[in-house]
Amino acid sequence: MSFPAFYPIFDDVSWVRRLVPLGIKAVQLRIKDRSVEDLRHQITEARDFCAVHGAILVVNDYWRLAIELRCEWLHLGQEDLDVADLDEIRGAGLKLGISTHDRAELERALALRPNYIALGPIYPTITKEMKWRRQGPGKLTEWKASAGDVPLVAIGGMSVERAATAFAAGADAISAITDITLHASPEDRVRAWLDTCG
Ligand code: TZP
Ligand code: MG
Repeated sequence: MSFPAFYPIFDDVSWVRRLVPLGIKAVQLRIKDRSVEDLRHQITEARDFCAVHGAILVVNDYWRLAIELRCEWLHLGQEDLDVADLDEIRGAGLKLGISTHDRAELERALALRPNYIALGPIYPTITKEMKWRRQGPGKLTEWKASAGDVPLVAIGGMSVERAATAFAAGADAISAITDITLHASPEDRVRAWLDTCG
């Protein structure tokens, strides 16, 4: 299995429109606290835009909408797994990425034969409140040994400068949010990521 090495996450389709054309090949739409109508609109627009640009669109959380809107990829966290209908998700042909934070979650995720697993936060993050402060890049090496050919995504506090360490430790792909969205020039930062991730 393979997955694009640079996998940014955005909270609005406007970011997708702005940055995917620079050459991004996988992007996650991670939207919290919006109306269903807005979500449907955002996911539909992102789906069609990514299709035109040859990029994978991964929908976070909203598995029912992902099925309804015939998306191809879904990302679920551990709490989502507690309530999602995985048979329905698989039946709809959705490929699945799963967040993991500790060994038990990793085993649970691998048993579901995901299309990638994400480990985080590798470094402290300002984006999400988490009970894990910093997993450290060494844990990527540990996870990779268990994950085999399931792509491993490093997330949390990732930056262009930290990418080489994460890849060397075993990451197959890297996700980033604020390293891009809070940068003075998100476009320049995406170009730097694409250079770094080859
Ligand atoms: N899951 C683990 S860390 C994280 C998520 C969604 C946030 C990553 O954001 P940033 O800004 O790249 O640290
Ligand atoms: Mg979730």
